[in-house]
Amino acid sequence: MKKIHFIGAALGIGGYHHGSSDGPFAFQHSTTLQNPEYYDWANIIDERSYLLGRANKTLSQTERLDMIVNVNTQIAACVFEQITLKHRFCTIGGDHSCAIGTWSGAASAIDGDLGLIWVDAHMDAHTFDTSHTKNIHGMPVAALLGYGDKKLTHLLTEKTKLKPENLCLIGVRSFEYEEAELLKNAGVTVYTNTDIQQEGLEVLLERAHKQVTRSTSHFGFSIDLDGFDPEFAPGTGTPVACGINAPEFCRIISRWAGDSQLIGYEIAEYNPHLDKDSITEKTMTCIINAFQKEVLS
Ligand SMILES: [Mn+2]
Repeated sequence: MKKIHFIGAALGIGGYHHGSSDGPFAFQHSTTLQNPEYYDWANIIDERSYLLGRANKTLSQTERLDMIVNVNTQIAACVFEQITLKHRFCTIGGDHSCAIGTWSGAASAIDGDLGLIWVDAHMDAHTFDTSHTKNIHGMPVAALLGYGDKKLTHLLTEKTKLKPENLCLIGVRSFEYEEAELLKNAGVTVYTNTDIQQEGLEVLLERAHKQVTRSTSHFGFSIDLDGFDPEFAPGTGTPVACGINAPEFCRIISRWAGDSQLIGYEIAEYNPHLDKDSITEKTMTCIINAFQKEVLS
């Protein structure tokens, strides 16, 4: 079992609370992560190096988009490099627009198709045409499926990064009609919190895993912290009640720790300014330890 290589995605301008750009820096200094010999920080890519001293609120929609594309191109290149080195990566965000970089990099680095389990309270399946807020952290699922602005869908390569049958969303409980329509028409599997209550988290995660590994060469997890109940992850910009139980989630995912098809994962929307008693930090560490189970046991 290998070390985990962190990639920091210091992004906030894709979301509402810009404080999430401090997420990777705060987590880098977290005292919850033990056994430092099993962790390494490949890089932290910071949106502030593209702001050129300008305040977030003075940016136009086009400038904001261009900055997010620039940061995500760096994230994608970093993920690509880690995969080439045969390292397992973990992107730490930052607002969830970082997923466009993470999974564009991963999809471009592998020979076969990519599978993805997307843990989130939201669908993240807007485009500029449907989004009310125009916030890009609500668009990564659409972009990876090939919908929306070409600057987002064509990151690194023009090829579509993810086939709808290789994607499964879980924990969804807050969304808009247009997003649900896009995912339904594309044929993406979505498990809501009601599905979890009825069938159980373990059954659905097993089913999701089966689906995303059926015809793919590799798979990963994109974990938005708001997928969890706010009890386990208060430090996030858009919390929604009735979410996933984090300790149960960690217990289940640890079974894939040694799976060579698991190429990497991502934990997004960590906003240290909103955390309470390091609860969110501890949940992040719980996820990382679950995927490092064989190293730590
Ligand atoms: Mn999200």
